Amino acid sequence: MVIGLAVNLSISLLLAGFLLRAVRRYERRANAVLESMDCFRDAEFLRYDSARSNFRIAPSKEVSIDSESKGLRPSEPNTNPMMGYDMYELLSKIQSPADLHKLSEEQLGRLTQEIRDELVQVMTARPAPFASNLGVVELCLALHLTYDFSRDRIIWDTGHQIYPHKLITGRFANFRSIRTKGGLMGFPNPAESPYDLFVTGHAGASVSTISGLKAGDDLLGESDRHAVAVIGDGALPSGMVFEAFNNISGMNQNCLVVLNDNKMGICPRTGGLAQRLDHYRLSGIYQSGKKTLNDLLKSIPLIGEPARASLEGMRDAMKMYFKEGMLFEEFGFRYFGPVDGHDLKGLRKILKELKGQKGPLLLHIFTNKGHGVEQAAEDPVTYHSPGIFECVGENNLNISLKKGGAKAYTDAMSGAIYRSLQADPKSCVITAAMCQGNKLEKVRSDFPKQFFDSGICESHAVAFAAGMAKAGAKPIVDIYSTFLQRSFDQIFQEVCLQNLPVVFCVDRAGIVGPDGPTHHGCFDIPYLRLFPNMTSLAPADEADIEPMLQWAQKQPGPVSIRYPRANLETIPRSKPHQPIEMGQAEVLVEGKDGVFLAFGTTATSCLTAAKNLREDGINVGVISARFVKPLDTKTILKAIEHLPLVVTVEEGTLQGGFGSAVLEAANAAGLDTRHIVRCGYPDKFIEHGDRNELLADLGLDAAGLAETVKNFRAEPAEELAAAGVR
Ligand SMILES: Cc1ncc(C[n+]2csc(CCOP(=O)(O)OP(=O)(O)O)c2C)c(N)n1
Repeated sequence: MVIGLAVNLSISLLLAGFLLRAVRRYERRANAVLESMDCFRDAEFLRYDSARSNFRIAPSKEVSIDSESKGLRPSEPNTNPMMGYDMYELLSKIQSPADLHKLSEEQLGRLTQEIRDELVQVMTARPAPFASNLGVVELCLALHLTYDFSRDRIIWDTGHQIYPHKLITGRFANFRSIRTKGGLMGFPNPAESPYDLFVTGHAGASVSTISGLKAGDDLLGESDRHAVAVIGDGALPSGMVFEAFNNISGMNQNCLVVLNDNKMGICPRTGGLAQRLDHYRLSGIYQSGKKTLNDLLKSIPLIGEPARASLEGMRDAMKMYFKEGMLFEEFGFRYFGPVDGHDLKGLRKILKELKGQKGPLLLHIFTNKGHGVEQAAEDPVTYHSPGIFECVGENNLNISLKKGGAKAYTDAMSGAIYRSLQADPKSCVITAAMCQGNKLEKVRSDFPKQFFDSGICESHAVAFAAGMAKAGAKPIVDIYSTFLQRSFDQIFQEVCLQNLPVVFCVDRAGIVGPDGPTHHGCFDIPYLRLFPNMTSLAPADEADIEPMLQWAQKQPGPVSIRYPRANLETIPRSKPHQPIEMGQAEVLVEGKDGVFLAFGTTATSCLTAAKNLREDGINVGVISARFVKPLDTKTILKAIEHLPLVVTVEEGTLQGGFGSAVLEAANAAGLDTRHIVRCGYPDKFIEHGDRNELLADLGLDAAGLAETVKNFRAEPAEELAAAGVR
């Protein structure tokens, strides 16, 4: 037996030598094979440039950088910051994707430039996702030229890169209204166009919904409809994507997933999958060559079963090295690529070929986030969704990113987190791909061991935090209110059910503004106060932020702190700032005609409203509730019992929110509740627009709150008397 094994081992070693030589030959030939493949013939392949450790495509020449001002410059010198629509000879004529077919290749090339010019023009006027849109222009045209999405199905994952698609699907003339109230939405919106199938904004759902669309079409006898999802490498690691991959391959569905790989989420992508994708960039062996490798391996003679087994093992190991897309192929997808996502002609060829293929397909393309605008390509993090530009240079010809601006609640919280990590090595912070949005870049660079970026995987981030807390660390989960919804079950099971000391910093709680309904943080008050063991707070102003975080980290169970996307304010207190104590509100101003019970930073609008009402002789107090769970029932019930009017004010849905908690408490204490008026968000989705404008529409600005008090007092006296109020 020993002799047998030795013989097999020698045979294996001999074969290994033979194989390695063959593989080297194969590697040398792989690129030649590539060029000879029909669908790749004209495609410009991206090569890994080891000197730069990166790939780059030359930025387009028409949009250039001014070396003096480092500002963007549109292709034509232009003194008007909003270039006229008539500048767009081609884009202005595209009423629908069908018009694209009328253009020559040269014209299509010019169209990509016109689209980028328009993106630059719009971005100079208002902050919006920028670099991602610049990166998908060619892909968007290639897809629309290959498929007919008036019938076929397309989902752009997340939807922040939808601008080129909007521009060629009948929305060019209205494009400059984007992200303003009443204007186009910054995300897909079926109410605007039949080419948008879902309102989206949260990452990672595209593969599931496209699979569902395909299944629905098949069920309804419309199997000829093609289904395409476009997903970025940042969204790819979301768990849901892999759940969908698994399901699609189980059903052997005819679906195409285009993986738009630009090496970036908002921040550079993190995690093992990212390393895998980087590896694909390195090896430079493509789909065409796989068959050759397999044929080569198959043709090697096998001697005896043990030798065959060793060879199979080696073959798998080599496949792992050479076979791009192994990961996806294991999921039952046929993998194609990687190909240059800026080569329109090459993209069209491969898409045409894939359109005729059956089963689950994955096309891996490399794009350059910010392509065509040098600054954006150089710094895609800043230019993912840059702030406002200003005109600079001689005659204001150039445009440069405006620096500075007021500090926001996010800044105050990230500063508090920084000091927490500095003071206590057990303290740590977890973000879900929002290091930049959460303003945690300095934390990441100064405390790399205490900083964790889960990627766009909010459910995992929360369960991970639970694990860390169980191990004795002091995790802070820093996630936007709307994205934290993804972790509802982990908050329930992994955190609250175990009563673990995880602190949730719920950023962007409330109306966020131009991002609209997918991004407004409307629901966290109810969904967090639901669970036993959770304590939920909100700061009234900047002075509350750090004391609340410090207090939260000392608690034995979970605590959440919500704060809005708003500039910092500090309340001028007549008394010293009251320390944070479990379930205790802070009385800011006393009043005999009523009281505003404010949860969170709405306290500042309440104070202004109270001040204005006093000028009209109405004396209304303001209490900062601080806690929605547990409520300061002593202070709140006393106000309900003794004052003629109690107005609860919150930046969140009224369904199950702070006002509901107050009503529940009053009801439990057997108090009359007819003089309690609740102000918050109604039971409907709130559109996009300027944050202050939307708050005013909802009656949540100072003027609206004062109005609420006056309206209540104007109600017929007998009705109020019957209610025991006056
Ligand atoms: C569930 C969820 N979490 C976080 C975000 C915030 N977000 C918007 S775009 C983005 C990065 C997406 O990266 P990728 O998919 O690679 O697209 P790219 O912008 O690079 O084209 C993130 C994290 C989101 N939209 N949804």
